[in-house]
Amino acid sequence: MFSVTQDQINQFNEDGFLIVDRLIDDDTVETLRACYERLFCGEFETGVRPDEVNWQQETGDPSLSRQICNGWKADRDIADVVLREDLGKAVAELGGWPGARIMIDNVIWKPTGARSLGHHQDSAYLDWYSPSDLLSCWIALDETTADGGTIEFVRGSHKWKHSMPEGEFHGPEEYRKYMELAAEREGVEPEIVYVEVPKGSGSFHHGWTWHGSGPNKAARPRRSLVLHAMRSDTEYVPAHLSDGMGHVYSRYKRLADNTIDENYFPVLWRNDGYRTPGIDAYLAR
Ligand SMILES: O=C(O)CCC(=O)C(=O)O
Repeated sequence: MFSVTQDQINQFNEDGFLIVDRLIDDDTVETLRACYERLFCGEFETGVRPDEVNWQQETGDPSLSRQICNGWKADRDIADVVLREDLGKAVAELGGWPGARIMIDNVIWKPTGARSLGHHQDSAYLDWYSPSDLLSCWIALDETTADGGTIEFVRGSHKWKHSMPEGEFHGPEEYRKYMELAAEREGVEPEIVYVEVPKGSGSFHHGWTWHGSGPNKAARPRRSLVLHAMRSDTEYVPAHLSDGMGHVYSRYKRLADNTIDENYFPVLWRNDGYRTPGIDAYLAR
């Protein structure tokens, strides 16, 4: 069971991120690595295709990071981790939220030699729901280093003015460009913090924290699993259903109202003890 302390919550509020130990054990790391092999070869255990499949073995550009979004719907080895109640509780406590749902997961595999992932603020893509808060838990499946292209955060940047979504996510030449422009507008020198951790450890970050990652110049791959969570009381915003990532995730909107369907965005933890009941049945093999 993972949990956060009040000191960690204070640190998170100050920095916009928090680096933590032992989110998953070594056996789970091995299970996930095997699952990544399957997913990027197009083997989907449940028969459900993930919402975004941005790389496959047959067709993928070897210079790019492999990425799949919502692997939890396709493979329950991913779901076992990203639907964890203790992670939902940690996210909600860090955000000061009444509860947390999964918004999406990210299955990321950056092989040796692969290019960067552009700096961005996650919440800039989320007008389609309100409150459009996001808080993420990033889990390393390999030991990570700065030269291996680990995720990097800009300390305190969640307090900067909100920027519009700009630039490429996959493989941009100048991967820090839009963050640096935002820092200039803010009149500050950005302080980059690399998440250099052993496998199984990782970090949490605020939806407005600038982050990205450089090319992988190390000899080992850099794999990570990310849980992106939203508040349990979030609703769809009809006027912005096609904005940002809304063009993908508005397909799950109930036609008669703006509530968010728990079948697609389950509640992981809520402060009144509620958790989407279907999760346990789904995880049972
Ligand atoms: O793993 C990375 O390098 C970037 C991941 C990311 O953008 C995120 O977790 O929001």
